[in-house]
Amino acid sequence: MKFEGLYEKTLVLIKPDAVQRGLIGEILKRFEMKGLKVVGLKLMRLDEAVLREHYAHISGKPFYPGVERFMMSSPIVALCLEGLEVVEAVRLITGVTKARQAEAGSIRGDLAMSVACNVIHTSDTVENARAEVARFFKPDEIHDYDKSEFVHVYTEDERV
Ligand code: FUP
Repeated sequence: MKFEGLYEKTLVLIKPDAVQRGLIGEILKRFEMKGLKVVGLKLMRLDEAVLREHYAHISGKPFYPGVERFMMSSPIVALCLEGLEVVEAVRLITGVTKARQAEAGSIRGDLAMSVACNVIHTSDTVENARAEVARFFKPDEIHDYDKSEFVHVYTEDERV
C-alpha cells in the first residue's frame, strides 16, 4: 500500500440496540458508502472483563453498571476499518455521545435518541484505536487486501 504510514485502523462496535433493531446492515452500508475498507468483522458477545477494560475511563461512574448490562444484553458486531486518517473520519460520521444532540447525517444523529443506547462505539484517538483493535481482534482476524479507495495522495505532506 502506498504511503502506508498514513493509514490507520479504527474499531467500531455495533451495539446491542442496533443489533436488536436490525440496523447492522444500515450501519455497515454507511461506512462502506463513505469509502472505508472493512478489514475485520465479527459477531461476538462481550463479558464483564473486556467491558471494564474497554470502558476503564467510565467504570467508576454511577451509570457504568447500566452500560455493562446493556452491552452484554445481546451479541454485538465488532468491525475494524482501515483508511487514511480513518479514526477522525469515523468519529465525524458517528456523531456526539448524546444521540439526540448528534448532527443530522451522522449515524447517531439519524438512528438514535439515547445517550446509553447510541447504536455504535467508535475509537476516539489514534492511540486508543490501536489498543481497541488489539483488544477485540486477534492478529489473524484482521485481513490485509487491496481495495481502491479513491483517495489521492501525492506526497506524505499533501493529503488531498
Ligand atoms: P463515546 O466515546 O461517544 O462512546 O462516549 P464515552 O466514551 O464518553 O461513553 C461511553 C458510553 O457510556 C456511551 F456510549 C454511553 C455511556 N454513557 C452513559 O450511559 N451516560 C453518560 O452520561 C455518558 C456515557
